[in-house]
Amino acid sequence: MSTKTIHRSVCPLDCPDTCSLLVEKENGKITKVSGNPDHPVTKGVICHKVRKMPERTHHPDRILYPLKRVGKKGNLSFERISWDEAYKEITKQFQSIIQDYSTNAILPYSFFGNMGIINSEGMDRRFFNRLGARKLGRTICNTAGAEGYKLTMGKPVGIDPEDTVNSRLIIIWGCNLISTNLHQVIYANEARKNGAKIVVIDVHRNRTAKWADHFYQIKPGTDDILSNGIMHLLIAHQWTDSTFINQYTTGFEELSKRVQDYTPEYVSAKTGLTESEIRELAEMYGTISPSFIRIGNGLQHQINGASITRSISSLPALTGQWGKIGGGALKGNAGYAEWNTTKLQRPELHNVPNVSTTNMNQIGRALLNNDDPIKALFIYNSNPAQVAPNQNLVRKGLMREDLFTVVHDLFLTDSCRYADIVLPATSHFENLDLYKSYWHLYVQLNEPTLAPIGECKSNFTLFKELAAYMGFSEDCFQDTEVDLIKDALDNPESPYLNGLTFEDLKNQGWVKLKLEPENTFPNKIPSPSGKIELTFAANQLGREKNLPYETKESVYPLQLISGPNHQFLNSTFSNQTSLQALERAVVYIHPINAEKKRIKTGDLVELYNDLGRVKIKAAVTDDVKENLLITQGLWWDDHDNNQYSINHLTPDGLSDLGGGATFFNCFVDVKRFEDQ
Ligand SMILES: Nc1nc2c(c(=O)[nH]1)N[C@H]1C(S)=C(S)[C@@H](COP(=O)(O)OP(=O)(O)OC[C@H]3O[C@@H](n4cnc5c(=O)[nH]c(N)nc54)[C@H](O)[C@@H]3O)O[C@H]1N2
Ligand SMILES: Nc1nc2c(c(=O)[nH]1)N[C@H]1C(S)=C(S)[C@@H](COP(=O)(O)OP(=O)(O)OC[C@H]3O[C@@H](n4cnc5c(=O)[nH]c(N)nc54)[C@H](O)[C@@H]3O)O[C@H]1N2
Ligand code: SF4
Ligand SMILES: [Mo]
Repeated sequence: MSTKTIHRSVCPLDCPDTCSLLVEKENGKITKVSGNPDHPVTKGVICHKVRKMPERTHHPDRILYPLKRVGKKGNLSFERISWDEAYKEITKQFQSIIQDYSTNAILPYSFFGNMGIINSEGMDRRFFNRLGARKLGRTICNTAGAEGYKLTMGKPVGIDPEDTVNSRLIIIWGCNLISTNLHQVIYANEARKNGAKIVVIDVHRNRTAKWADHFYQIKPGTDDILSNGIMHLLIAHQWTDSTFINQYTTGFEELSKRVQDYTPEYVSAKTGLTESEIRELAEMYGTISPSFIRIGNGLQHQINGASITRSISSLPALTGQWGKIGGGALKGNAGYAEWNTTKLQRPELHNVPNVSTTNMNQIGRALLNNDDPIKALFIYNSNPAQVAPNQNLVRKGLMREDLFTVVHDLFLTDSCRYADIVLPATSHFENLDLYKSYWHLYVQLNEPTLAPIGECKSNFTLFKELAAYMGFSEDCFQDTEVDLIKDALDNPESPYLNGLTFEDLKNQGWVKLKLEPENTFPNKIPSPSGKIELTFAANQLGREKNLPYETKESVYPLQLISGPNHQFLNSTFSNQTSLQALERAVVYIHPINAEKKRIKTGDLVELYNDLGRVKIKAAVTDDVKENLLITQGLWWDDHDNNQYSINHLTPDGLSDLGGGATFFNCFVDVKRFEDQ
C-alpha cells in the first residue's frame, strides 16, 4: 500500500531567498516539491527549477557509489570501488604528499553548491584545519562588493526585506531580481500597489528591467561614476538630510569636495546615460522617501566592483534613509546570523604556520605554479571546471598527471572528468542541516526526508569518516550534526541570534533573527568610527590602482557579460533536459554589431579573445547596447557539438578590493562560425 507523507524542507541553493519547501514522498521517493505557505517570507512561492528537484534527486545520472579513474584524465572512464578503498587511497595519497612536500600542497576547493552550514563550513573545515591544509580564498561570488560595502557601512548587512513593502522608491541596481531573488519582486509589487516607483539600473534590458517603471541602461562598470553624480546633484539641490549626516556619518565634507567634479555632463559622457536621465534619477532619489536600493552581485563582477558598491552604499546616508521603515539598502544580510565559527570550524586545529592561500578565482594559475606546488585538490560543493574564470588554464591545471584530485558531487560534472576519485554526495533531502538566508532574516532547520540514496554520503559524514582514516583523534571528530548545529548557534554575544536554540528550530522549523532598533542602522553602525564612513566614498580605487579596465579594448571591441540565467543555479540544473528546454544558450548582440559581421539570429558564431574561443548561437536584439554582448547561464560542456564553458573567455584578474572575480571585465570579438 502506498503511503504519501509530507515533510518540511529548506531550499539548499545559493540563492538569496532560501525558501521553505514542502516535500511529498511516496514509496520512498520524493514525488513533489512545492513552497511552504506557512513561511512568513517565502509564503508558498518557489521558482520553477526547484519544482524539478524530485527529478534531480532521483535522476538516473546520480552518482551512487565511489569511483576510481581507470582511463586518461578528461575521459570520464571510471570503475566502481568501495568507500573503504576510496578512503584508503585518499589517505595514502595525502600522507605521501605530506611526507614529500607538505600539507601546503593539499588544497580544498569548495563553494556553496549546498548552503547548509554543517555541509559547507562545518566538518569539512574541521578536517582541513586539522590536516593543516593550504587555505582557499572563497572569492568567486561577492567579496568585492562585500568589502566595498563594509568600508562605508562597517559590515555587509542591510535592512529587513520585509520592510520594503513600505518603500516608495525601489532602485534595483545591477540585480536581475526576477530570476535571482523572486521574493524581493513580490515585496516590490506590493510596494508598487501602494504607489512605489520601481527603477532598474542595468546594462541589459533583462526580465527585471522589462517589469520596472524606469530603466536606465548604463555602460558597464560606470556605476560608481553615476552614483557620485547623483550625490553631486543631491548636494547641489540640497536634497540631503543634514541632521542625519551630522549625527550618523563622518567624512561628508571630504565627499562633497570629491563629487564636485561629477557634473551631469561628465557623468553622461562616462556612463552613456543622458544628462536628463541622470537629473531625473537624482531628483527621484532626492525627493522620494523611504527609498530602498537593492544592490546586486552582478555589478561587482566588474573590475571596480568594490568602488561601485562603496559608492552606491553611501547614497542612503545622504538622504537620511537608514532607520526609516523601508529606507536604506541591502546588498546581503548573511552577517546577521552570527554563528560561533570558532566552535563550528575549530581554526585552532590548524597548526602549520605559513601555508599559502589560493584565491579560488585563480585556481588555474595556482595549479600551474611550480614554485608553490599543489599536489592534491579536494573539490566539493563546487564545479570549478565550469564556474571558474580562465578555463583554459583551469583545465590545463586539472589535466596534470601528477595532481591527485578528488571530487565529491551528486553528478558527473565537468570537474569530475579530471578526478582520480569521485565520491557520491547526498542531496540535501538526505541531510540534517542549518540554513540562514543572505537576504531574509529567518534561520531554518532542514531535517532529512530520505535515507541516503545508493552509497551517497553527506559532506559531513565523508569528512568525519575520512578524519578517522587519517588518524585524527580529537573529540570534535566524534560530533554529530546536532552537535555542530548547537556549536554554530552557541554565541551568547550575538543580539541577533538572541539565544536561539536547536530545540527552537526543531519545534518551529524557523526562527526570525532579532533586529531591535538599538542593534541596527543607524543606532548601531559597526564601522571603526561607529559612523557611516563617507570619506572615501567617491574614490575610484580601481582607477587609482590602474587596473586594466578596458582590457585590450582596441583589439577586442565587445564587452561580454555572462551572468546567471532563469532556470539554472550557476551550473547546477544545467544537466537537466527539462530545464535546458526552457533556456537558450545564445549570445545577445546589438543589430549594429550584428550587421557589421553579417550575423543573423540563429547563426552559429565564435566569440574569441586571447584566453580562448567559444562557439554559441547568436540572437540579435536591441535589449543590449551597441558593443555589449550578453549571454546567460553556465551550461555544461556539450562535447557532441564542441561547445564549451563561457568561462574559457573570462579573465582571472582580481577586483579592486577583496580579491573578487572579474567575470564581466571580459572583452572579445565575434565572427560567424562559417567565416573562419
Ligand atoms: N535563477 C538563478 N538565480 C540565481 C543564480 C543563478 O545562477 N540562477 N545564482 C545565484 C548567485 S550565486 C548569485 S551571486 C546571484 C546573482 O544574481 P544578481 O545579483 O542578480 O547578479 P547577476 O545576475 O550576476 O547580475 C545582475 C545584473 O547585473 C547586470 N550588470 C552586469 N554588469 C553591470 C554593471 O556594470 N552595471 C550595472 N548596473 N549592471 C550590471 C547584469 O546585466 C545583470 O542583469 O543570483 C543567485 N540566484
Ligand atoms: N561566467 C560566469 N561565471 C560565474 C558566474 C557568472 O555570473 N558568470 N557566477 C559566479 C558565482 S556568483 C558563483 S557563486 C559561482 C558558483 O559556483 P559553484 O559554487 O561551483 O556553483 P555550481 O555550479 O552550482 O556548483 C555547485 C556544485 O555542488 C554540487 N553540490 C550540491 N550539493 C552538494 C553537497 O551537498 N555536497 C557536495 N559535495 N556537492 C554538492 C552540485 O551538484 C554542483 O555540481 O560561479 C561563478 N561563476
Ligand atoms: S532557488 Fe531560490 S527561489 Fe528557487 S526555491 Fe530555492 S531559494 Fe527559492
Ligand atoms: Mo554567487
